[in-house]
Amino acid sequence: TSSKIERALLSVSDKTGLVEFAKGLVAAGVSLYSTGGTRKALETAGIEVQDVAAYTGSPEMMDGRVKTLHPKVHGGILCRHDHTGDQKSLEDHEIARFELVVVNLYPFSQTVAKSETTFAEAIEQIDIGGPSMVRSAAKNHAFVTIASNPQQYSEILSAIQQQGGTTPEQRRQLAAEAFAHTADYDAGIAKYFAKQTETESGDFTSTIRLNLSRTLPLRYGENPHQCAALYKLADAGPHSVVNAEQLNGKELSYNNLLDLDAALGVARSLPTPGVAVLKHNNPCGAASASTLGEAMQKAWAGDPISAFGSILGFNVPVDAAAAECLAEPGKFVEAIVAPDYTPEALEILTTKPKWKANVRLMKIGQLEPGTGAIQLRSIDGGYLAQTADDKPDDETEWKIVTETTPTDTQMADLRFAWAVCRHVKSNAIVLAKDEMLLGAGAGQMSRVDSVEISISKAGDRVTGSVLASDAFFPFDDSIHRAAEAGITAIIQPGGSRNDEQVIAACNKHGLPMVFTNCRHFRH
Ligand code: 93A
Repeated sequence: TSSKIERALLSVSDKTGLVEFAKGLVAAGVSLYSTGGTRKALETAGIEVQDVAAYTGSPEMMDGRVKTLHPKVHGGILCRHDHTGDQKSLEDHEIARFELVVVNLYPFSQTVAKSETTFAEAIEQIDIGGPSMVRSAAKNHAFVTIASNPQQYSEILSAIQQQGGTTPEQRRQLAAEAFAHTADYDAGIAKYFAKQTETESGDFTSTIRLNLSRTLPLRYGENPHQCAALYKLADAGPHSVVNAEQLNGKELSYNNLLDLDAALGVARSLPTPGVAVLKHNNPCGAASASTLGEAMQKAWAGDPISAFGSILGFNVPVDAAAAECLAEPGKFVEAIVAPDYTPEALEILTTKPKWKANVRLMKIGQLEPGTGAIQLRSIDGGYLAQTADDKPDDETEWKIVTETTPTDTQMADLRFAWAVCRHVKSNAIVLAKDEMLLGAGAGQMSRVDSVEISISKAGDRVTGSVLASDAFFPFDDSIHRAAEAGITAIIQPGGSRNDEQVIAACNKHGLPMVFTNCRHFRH
């Protein structure tokens, strides 16, 4: 059906290109109908146009809240041109048929983006009549052309000039764009309302709308028999792993992406210059130092066996010294994420080591705080959602709870251990000294087992180290074990029923202990 366009309904907030389009329509013999503001704009430009209110016999009312919500408008848009009953209804009710609808909506999102906009003002910016016309026209795209964006005007006008109307394919495409537009519009309103009523879990009281842009198919999931893909948020920041530039290496795998993101998370928490060495999503090494080369040496030395095949995160550009360290024989790196690479570092990493062709080098441009994106995890039949645990710790909440106070050196080590600990799977225990991770106990079912593992990982180096725990100690057994091993200070959230007993154990061994009042479970 090639619908000849004889009558158009125009009602637009964004008047870009309106006059030119309308002039073209008039020249092509199309009669125009418009609402108040649009009509004024057209008449000022000397274009003949009929008033919708005069046509419906119903004036604009309630400050414009009701302008086009009328059967003579919607009947004229929704009628099926090949339907006898619909055509009879047009005659019976003196309804004019609109073959073209030109509508764009009140600028809701632009208005609420301004900080001075009040809630009442925002409410008035919710367009009701506009989306109704857009949707009516898009629904009836078999016959009706819908222009919901000034960028579509020229294409529509040339179709009218050349063949009197648009093609069915064009109308269907325009309808798709129209529905996408009204969907975005309502999503903007829903987001604004969710923000207004934000309580602790306010973001989650209604449907979560994720604007996922493109899908990157991955070769496989965690294992070769699992299918996988990366779904990227349309508004993901440029300095994130999903938007990183790959400078070298094989294509990224599902596990690479998980590990790179985790590595970047640890790197963000470390003092600069610093580097984190990850395996299976847990840091096995992490260090900061006065030079990046030294930090790299220390981070690798944290657990050289585990570091084989690791994923690295840097919080400053990789330099030649760090690259040289990694290129040493016997070391093997799977992937690196960093703000950037110096030309020398890039040269070293892509020419020296055996694995030079494979190592994935990801550049994120610059280090930025986490985006606070909602985290999703799946359970059978559903998804769990939470905000990311990426807010920096508030040290004003920290409290020394023991008779002895940490020395400045111990305090610096405690701060470092605590920064790393939040990135380790629970139950998490981290031992550190001189801004270096010495041993981590990760993902154990009992906290005391994690303590045991961290001590064995630290080996001879345990003496004089400090200990961080991601959650409180339910019993004092871990404290006795730590003291026995030669650990000199402890940091943990506190909050157990047994805190008194745990504090008493520290006092007995002369260990200073800090409560952070903030738990960092990572399940
Ligand atoms: O307040 S509304 O939701 N009620 C309506 O009946 C209505 N009809 C069209 N807003 C309505 N519109 C919107 O007015 C259109 O979507 C367009 O954005 C705007 C154009 O108004 P004017 O032609 O008066 O500038």
